[in-house]
Amino acid sequence: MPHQPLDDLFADDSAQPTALPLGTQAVLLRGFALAQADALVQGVQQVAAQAPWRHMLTPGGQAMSVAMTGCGPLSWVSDRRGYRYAERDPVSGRPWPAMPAAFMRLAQDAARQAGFAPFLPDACLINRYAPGARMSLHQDRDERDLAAPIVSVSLGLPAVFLWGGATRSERALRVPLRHGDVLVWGGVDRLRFHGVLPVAPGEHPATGQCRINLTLRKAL
Ligand code: MD3
Ligand code: FE
Repeated sequence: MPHQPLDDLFADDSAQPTALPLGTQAVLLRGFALAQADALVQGVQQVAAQAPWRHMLTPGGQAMSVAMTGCGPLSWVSDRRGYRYAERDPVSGRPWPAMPAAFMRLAQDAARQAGFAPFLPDACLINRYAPGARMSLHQDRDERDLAAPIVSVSLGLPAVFLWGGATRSERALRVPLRHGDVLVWGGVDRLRFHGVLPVAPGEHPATGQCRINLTLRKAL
């Protein structure tokens, strides 16, 4: 497989679904969620009506710039006690909202496309980026089952995704993510460092003035 120059990642403006390998077991499925995007945004609004957006605190006590909610049997929480998956929303004390069927279907279709079937996620984290919000380089390692992949769906405003290596110091590739793009990664790429640069101001017909990201995971 020839190396894909970074310029090509930015230049490819086609709305046609395309699979771009980012690693041995990581693939960007361009436009994979486009046909379901409106249903996914609706699902996000239904979830947020039951489990409101909140800015979680890092263990250091700083509020994250990204607003979060979640759905499914488990979702991720962060506070001064640390990071963990929990069965209840600490804001309401109630279980997290059920995972909309459209989320599960999309996650399973994408995982199959990427060679990770079967995939039965039990958690969906939902991130909302207002202009200026970002996510610094980190690893996702709070899931018990690191053999399962993660599927992420980008909706609304575009963003630049940082695709790093196995160590924080490794130089990260910058990958533009647009409305309807889906990333799937697992296996040897599961613990890569990754992040999101500050989102630029703008307006998107599907989401308004924000970017929304779903990550479907198997936490237990
Ligand atoms: C590659 N979210 O919620 S999703 C997160 O766009 C998170 O909101 C980002 O990182 C966002 O934890 C990026 C794409 C992603 C997520 C996790 C990965 C790619 C990844 C873990 C390993 C390698
Ligand atoms: Fe992450």
